Amino acid sequence: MTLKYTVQIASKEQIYSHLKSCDGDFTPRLSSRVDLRDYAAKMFEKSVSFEAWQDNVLVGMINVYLDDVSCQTGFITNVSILKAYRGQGVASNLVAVCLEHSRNLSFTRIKLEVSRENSTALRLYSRAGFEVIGQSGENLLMEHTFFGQNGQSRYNHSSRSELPSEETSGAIAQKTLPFLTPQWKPKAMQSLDELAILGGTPAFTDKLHVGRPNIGERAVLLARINDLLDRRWLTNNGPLVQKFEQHIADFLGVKHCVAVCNATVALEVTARALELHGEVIVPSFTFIATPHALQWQQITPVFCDVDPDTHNIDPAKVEALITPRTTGILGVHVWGRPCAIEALHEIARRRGLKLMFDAAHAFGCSYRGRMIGNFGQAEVFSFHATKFFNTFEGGAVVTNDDELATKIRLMTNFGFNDYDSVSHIGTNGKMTEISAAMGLTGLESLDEFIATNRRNYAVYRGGLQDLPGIQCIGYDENECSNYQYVIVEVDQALTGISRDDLVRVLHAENVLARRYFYPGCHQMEPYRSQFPHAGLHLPETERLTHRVMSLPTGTAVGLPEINRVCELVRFAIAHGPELSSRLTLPQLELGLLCQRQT
Ligand code: T4K
Repeated sequence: MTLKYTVQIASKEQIYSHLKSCDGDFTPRLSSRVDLRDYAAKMFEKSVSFEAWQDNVLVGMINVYLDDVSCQTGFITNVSILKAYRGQGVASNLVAVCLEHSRNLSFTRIKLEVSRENSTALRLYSRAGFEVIGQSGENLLMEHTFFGQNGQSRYNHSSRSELPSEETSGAIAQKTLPFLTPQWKPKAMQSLDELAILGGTPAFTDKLHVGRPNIGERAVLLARINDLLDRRWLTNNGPLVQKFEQHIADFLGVKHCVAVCNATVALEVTARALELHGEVIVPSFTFIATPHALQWQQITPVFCDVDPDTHNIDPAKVEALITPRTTGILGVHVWGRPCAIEALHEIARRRGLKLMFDAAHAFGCSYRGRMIGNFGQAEVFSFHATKFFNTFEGGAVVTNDDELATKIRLMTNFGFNDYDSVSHIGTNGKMTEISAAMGLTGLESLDEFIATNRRNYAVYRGGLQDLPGIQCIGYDENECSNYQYVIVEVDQALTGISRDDLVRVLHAENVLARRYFYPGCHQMEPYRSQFPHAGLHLPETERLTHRVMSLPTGTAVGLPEINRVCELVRFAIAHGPELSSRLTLPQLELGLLCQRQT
């Protein structure tokens, strides 16, 4: 007998509103004495909400529910059991499904709370391998630990009739779950020749991209586009752009938002509005748009090294770069992880410098409980198609400074302050109505995009944990993060294979991992010619540009794909030195593989 399950994601709000709207549908269709409404209510208490842990990190919750209750919850995953199995030992089945699911996601521990009076549940969970580890009020805390290479459970979990007794459970440890057929299971690779780069079949027929755009509700977007076409108002501060700006400002708790055609122009305009000139201190470990936005206006970007832990500009190294020509600091919240904002504020204040941030990666992220967008004189977001939240092309400048906001607004519209009156030098940085339509639609799905990124990140992290020389960068669980980048650092000394070779292996499998931001802005023109020795002062940047790899994520990537990518990485690392020596393709080929998609 095969028990199928599906994995779905929804926010708590969605569940509760769904529960409310389904009120009349809770009458059980099969003859049963179980009141499903009551059952569902209980499920949202502690009893079937499992906490999933990887080592000592809480990576999420798994909620198990009956399919015909049609409700979803949780922020990692839900396991839905088809109604056909209700009444067939479903309670034990659901525990088994949950454990199997966890095993596939490489959790090391699952915890739950259960009422000490619920003797049936206690018996069920202990038979399934949970142990009482403490108590919390009226509830007992139970934990299930996994061990072994694949997070193998200690017990065999099968339908109720087959559940082991406490006495015999140890004897059947390590058995697989005969009645479960997960929808996905990584294919175990046996030989290096199975790798596509060595002649095998690629793991994926379609390419997996790092920057596949998230698209919200298509029908809502198309309705908005129809409306704007009917209105025949396509750009120049149209109603959708105004609404979009207001939504962004409200979301961030910031006074002003000026929507712009892209973040590069937004950076240029902001630097100009802040009257930056001479030299501006900026990290080299960023996308090339950051220094280009300065150089475009004859401002010299002075490259500062980064903190190897945060990948962000190192405040301890900023001060030594300040000269009489320095007018500002341009920090970048790389991967959405905030810079050391306070330290940078302090330097800027003491040395009389302007401070602005390139927050291209950091929409929806917070620093000490306050949303990014509220720091420095101004911050700039990118809403490019490859960002988790996009407006096709687009960006925004946000600031709490009234005067600066007015100036930036004028500057993005040629400097016009009235029909025939121009008060500033300006450019055309306006966002179009169709971009704002996309943005408004995307905002409505923002929670879902973030939940998916977070789930993907947790699965990658679990799938790559304990791999020598592989480290998935972390996000502060106490802050808001968008989890849009899954960044892995590869330490060749431990993996036996270089980051570049690993990227080549993945590309051959159609996994288009990226080497952001190789080789570092200081190694690109015009900066390489201007500052040929800059690298001497940027050891951490140079080290990072040879270690970092970005993996595919977003709503276009599912758990089966992620598990397969992890499997590929694990396999490559397990055979690091041998694989490395067999890769004879010239480096040039990697350059070709990494070419921009046009
Ligand atoms: N500051 C920072 C720190 C930035 O990272 C960026 C942009 C900026 C400023 C400037 O922001 P904007 O002016 O762009 O608003 C991508 C993006 O083009 C770029 O916006 C982004 N940073 C950078 C980190 O990544 P590439 O060279 O990786 O793009 P590309 O075309 O290779 O796309 C990446 C992947 O996404 C590919 O595998 C293809 C896929 N893709 C791409 C597009 C455009 C799709 O599947 N669909 C698409 O529509 O730079």
